[in-house]
Amino acid sequence: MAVIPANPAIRRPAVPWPMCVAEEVREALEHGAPVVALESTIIAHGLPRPRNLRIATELEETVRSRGAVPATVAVLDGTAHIGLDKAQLERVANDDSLRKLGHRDLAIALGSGGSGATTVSATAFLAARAGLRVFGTGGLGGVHRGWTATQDESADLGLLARTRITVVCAGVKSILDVPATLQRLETLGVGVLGFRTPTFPGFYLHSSGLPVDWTVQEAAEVAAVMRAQDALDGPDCALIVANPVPMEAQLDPELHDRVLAEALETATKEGISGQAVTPYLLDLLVRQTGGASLEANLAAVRGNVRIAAEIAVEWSRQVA
Ligand code: PSU
Ligand code: MN
Repeated sequence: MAVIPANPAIRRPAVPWPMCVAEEVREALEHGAPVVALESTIIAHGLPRPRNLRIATELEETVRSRGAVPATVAVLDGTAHIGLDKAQLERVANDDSLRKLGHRDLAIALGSGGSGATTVSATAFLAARAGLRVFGTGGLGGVHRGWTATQDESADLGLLARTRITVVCAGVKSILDVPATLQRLETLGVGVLGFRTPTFPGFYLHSSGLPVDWTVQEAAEVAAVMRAQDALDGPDCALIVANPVPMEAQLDPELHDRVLAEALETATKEGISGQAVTPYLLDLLVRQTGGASLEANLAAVRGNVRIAAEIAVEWSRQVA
C-alpha cells in the first residue's frame, strides 16, 4: 500500500504572522481580563467622516470606562490587527483605499499585503482566533430583500453559525429582510437573546415587531449562558445578544418607513449589488433623514458596546 506523505506545509503549526495582537490586549487575555472586539467596517464604510474617527475613539473609551480592554480589528498592509493604536485607528477612519473585508477576503488580503476594514464576519473570525469571546457592533448583516432573485445573504450569518463568540447588536438593519434573517439564524442554529426586550430590535427602531424566544435582563445572565455553552462544549456557534436602541433615541417610525421604501427603490434602479448594497443604503438613509438615522445608528452602537463591555466583565468574573 502506497503511503502518501503528509504535506509538511499543512502540518506546520500556526506562526504568529499574520496576526498582530496589541500588547494591552494580549496581556488582558493572558490574565483572563475582559476584552471587547470592535469591528472596523462600521468606522471605514458605515459612518461619515470626520465623525467616524471621534466615534471609533469614543467606543474604545466606553469599553475602558466599563473596565474592559477594547480591541478594534482591521487588516493593515497584510497583517491582521487585534487592537489598534491611535495612528492605526486614524488610518482606518481616513484611508480611502481601505477595502471592506468579509472573512472570505482575509487570507487574500493577508497573502497579498492588502489592507481593509473588517465586517462582522471577518472581525468575529479574527477575534475568536485571538481568543476573544465578546464583540460589540451595530447591526449584523443578514438576508437581503429580494433574496430569491439575488441570493444576497450576508456572509456574517454563515460565519456566526460556526464561531463561538458573543455578539451584541441592535438586530439587523431594516434595509434587510428581517423575518428571513431571523429564520436563517434559527436554521443555522445561532442562539438569540433579547436583552431586556421580548422582541427582536429593529436597529433604527426599538423593535422590529418580531418576537424573540429568550429574554435576559442582565449581563451576568448572558455570561452564564456562555459558561453553559462551554460546559457543553458547544454548539460551536455565536450567541447573539439583541440590544435595542432606547425608545427615546429611535428614528421616528413614520419617517423610517417612508425613507426606507424610497432608498430600496433607488438602489434597485441604480443596480447596486454585492458588497456595495449595505454602505449605499446606509448612506442614502442618512441623507434622506437629514442625519436622524445616523443619530439612531450611533445610539444603537453606543448601547451595544456598553453592554458588550459589561458582558465581558461578567464573563471574566464568572470564569475566574
Ligand atoms: N450594519 C451597520 N453598519 C455596518 C454594517 C452593518 O449598521 O457598517 C456592516 C457590518 O460590518 C456588517 C456588514 O458585517 O455591513 C455586512 O455587509 P454585507 O451585507 O455586505 O455582508
Ligand atoms: Mn451582501
